[in-house]
Amino acid sequence: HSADAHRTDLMTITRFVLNEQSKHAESRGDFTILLSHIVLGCKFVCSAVNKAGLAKLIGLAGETNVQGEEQKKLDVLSNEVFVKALVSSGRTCILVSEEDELAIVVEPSKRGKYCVVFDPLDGSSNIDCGVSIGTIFGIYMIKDHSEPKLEDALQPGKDMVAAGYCMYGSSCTLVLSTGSGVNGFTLDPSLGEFILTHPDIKVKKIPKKGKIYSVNEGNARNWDAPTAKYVEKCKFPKDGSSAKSLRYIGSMVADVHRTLLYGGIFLYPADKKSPNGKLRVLYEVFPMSFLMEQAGGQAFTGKERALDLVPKKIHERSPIFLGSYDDVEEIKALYAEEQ
Ligand code: AHM
Ligand code: MG
Repeated sequence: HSADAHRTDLMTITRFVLNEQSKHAESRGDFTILLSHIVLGCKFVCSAVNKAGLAKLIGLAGETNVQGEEQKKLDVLSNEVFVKALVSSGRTCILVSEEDELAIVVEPSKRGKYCVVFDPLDGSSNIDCGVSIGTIFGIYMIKDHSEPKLEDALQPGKDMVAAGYCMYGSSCTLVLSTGSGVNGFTLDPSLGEFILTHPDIKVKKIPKKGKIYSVNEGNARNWDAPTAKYVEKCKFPKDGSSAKSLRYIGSMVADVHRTLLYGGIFLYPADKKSPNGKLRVLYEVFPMSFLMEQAGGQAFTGKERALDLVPKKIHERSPIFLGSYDDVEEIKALYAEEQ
C-alpha cells in the first residue's frame, strides 16, 4: 500500500467523470466527450503558456516571426483553439467567450445540447512576468438545441450543470464540479493526462473562517461603505480575533484557487469608477461561485446570492465576494445594515 513507490491505479479525469455520470445514463457519453474537448484546449494552452518565456528566442504568440509577420497573441490563439475544439465536439450549440463580442451559434450539423461560456486565458496581463493564469468555463444544458437563442446563454448561474477552471501555474491544475462536490486534477506531462490529486475539495469547515483576504486595495478610495468596513475589520478586528493576511495575485484563477484550498475571502467589489466591479458574470463570477458553493463556501454580489443573478447581457459585470462561509456571512451582514 503506502510503500508503493508507483501508483498503478490512476484516476484520470475521463475515468472520474465517466464514473460520476453513470448516475445519469442519458448524458453520460455526451458530457464526457464535451469535457475531453475542453481538456484538450487546456493542454494546448498549458503547453503554449509554458513556452511563453521563450518567445523572444523561438518566436511565439505575440512576437514577430522570421517572415516579419506578427504572430497571434496567446489569448487570441487560446480562444481559437477552444472555439474549434468545442464546435468539433459536436456537443455544443452556443458558445460565449470573453474574446468574442457576439455569442457563437454552432452550425446545425455540429449542434449538441450544451452551452459553454468561457474565458480562454484569464489574467493575461500576467503572462509576461510568468505569474499563474488560467482558463475558466461554465456549462449549461439547453432544452431545445435545434434553434439556439441568445437567452440560452443568459440563464442564472444556479442552472449550470458543471463549471471549472484550469490553472497554468507551477503545475497545471484542473478543478471541476459537475454539481456534486469539487475535485482537482493535475496534469502529468509525461502521460498527457489529468490525474485526480485533490479529491473532494472543501473550503475549511472548522473554522468556517479563513485567515486571508484578497482584494485590489488600490481601489480603496472608491469603495462603498460595506466593502470599506469589511476590509477595515480584516486589518483591525475588534472581536479579539487576529488580523487577516492579504494575498492578491491579480489573476482570478490563482486567487480563487488559493481561497478554495486555504480558505478566506476573495473580493472584487463595486467602486465609484466601476459600479458593477470588473469581473464578468457569465465566465468569471458564475463558474467560480458555483465551485465555491460546491466546496461549502458562499458567493455574494453585494445584493444577492451570486448564482441567483439573471444576466441580461453576455458580457455583463458584477461585484463579487466569495470564499469561506462565515467570511462571506460577515460581508452580507454589512450590506444588510446599509438597507
Ligand atoms: P482580464 O480578463 O483583463 O485578464 O481581467 C481579469 C482579471 C482577473 O483575473 C483578476 O481577478 C482581475 O482582473 C484583477 O483586476 P485588477 O488588476 O483591477 O485588480
Ligand atoms: Mg478575464
